[in-house]
Amino acid sequence: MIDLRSDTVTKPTEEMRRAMYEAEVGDDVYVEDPTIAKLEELAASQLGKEAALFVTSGTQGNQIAVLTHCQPGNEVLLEEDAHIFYYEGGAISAFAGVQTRTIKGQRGAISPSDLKNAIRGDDVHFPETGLICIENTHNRAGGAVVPIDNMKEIYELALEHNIPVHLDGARLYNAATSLGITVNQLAQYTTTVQICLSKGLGAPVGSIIAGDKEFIERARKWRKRLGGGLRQAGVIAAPGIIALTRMADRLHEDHEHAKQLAEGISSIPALKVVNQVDTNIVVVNVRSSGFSTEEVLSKLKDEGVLAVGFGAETIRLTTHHHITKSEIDRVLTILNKQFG
Ligand code: TLP
Repeated sequence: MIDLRSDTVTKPTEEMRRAMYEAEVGDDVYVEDPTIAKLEELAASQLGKEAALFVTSGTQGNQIAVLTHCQPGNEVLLEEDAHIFYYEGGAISAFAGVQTRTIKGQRGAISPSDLKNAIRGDDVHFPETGLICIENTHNRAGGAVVPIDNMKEIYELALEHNIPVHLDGARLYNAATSLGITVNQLAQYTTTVQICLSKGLGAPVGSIIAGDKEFIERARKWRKRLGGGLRQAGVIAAPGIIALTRMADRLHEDHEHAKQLAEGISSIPALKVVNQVDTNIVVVNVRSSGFSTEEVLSKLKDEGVLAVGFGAETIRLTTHHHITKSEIDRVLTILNKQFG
C-alpha cells in the first residue's frame, strides 16, 4: 500500500527504535525521567521558549494550552477551519468551557484587521477574549504556510490587547522548511506553541507544548488532571529526540514529492488540485471525474493507494518519509489509468 492518508501513518525509523530500547527512564510525574527532560530542553531551545512539556498528542497539547490560558466563559478567536475548532471533537467547549469565535482566513491566515474587529471590548454583555489561536502550516488550507509577517502583526495586536497567542504548530517544521527559516523565528511571534513529533518528523507518538516557565508549570498540572501524567515515558520521548535532531532536515523531500504529485495531477482534466502546494499536502477536487469522493477513494484503494476524504468533493494526499519519488510516479500512473 502507498499510504498517503496522512503523515501520521509513519513508522519509527531503526534509529528511533534503538533509542527507545536504550532510553534512560524515571518517573516523570516526579519529573525524574532524564530522556523526557532532554527532549523538553531540546524542544524549548529549538522553539526559543523558556520551557517545554511532553504531551501525548497534538490534540492534548492544544487542549492543555487552551485550558491553561483561559477561564470558562472566555472567547477564543481562531480561523474557521482551524484544527482546534474543526477536528478536536468540541473539546475546547467541553473541557475548557470557552466559546469559539471563528474568522474566515486566506489560505489559513487570519487578517489582522478582521481579528482586531473580533477582539471584545470592555462591556458587561461580552465574554472576554481569552486567547487567539493560529495554525502553521494550516491543515485544511492544504498545508498552507502562514506568512511570518502575518504572525508578527497578529502577535503585536495581541500584545496591545494583552491576549495570549497559541500556535498550533503540528507541522511547524514543514512551515519553517518551506520558508527556509528556523522554527524559532516563527515561534517568536507566539506566547505558546504546540508541535507534533508524530507527523512529518516521524516519531511514533507525542507532541510538545512550549512557553514560559510559569505557563509550563501550570500546563503540567492540567496534563496531570487530564490523565496525561506519564511515568517511565522516556521510551516514547527518545524517538522524539531523533525526530527533532534528524528528521526536520529531510522535510524538503516530502514537499518536493507533493509538488511532483500536484504537477502530475494537474495534467489530468478530471481532477483538480485546489491548493497551492507549499508543503506536503495535496488537496484534489474529484467532481469532474463523475465519481463520488468515496468511489474515488475505493478505486484508489483497490489499486494499492490510500488517501482520505477532505470535504464533499475533495480528497487529501499527504507525503511523508516512507514515500519515494518512484511511488509518486506509480500513484500518477494509477490516477491517469483510472481518471485520465
Ligand atoms: N491532524 C490529523 C487529523 O486529525 C486530521 C491529520 O491527519 O492531519 N493540529 C493539526 C494542524 C493537525 O493536523 C493535527 C492532526 C493535530 C493538531 C492533532 O494532532 P494529534 O493527531 O496528535 O492529536
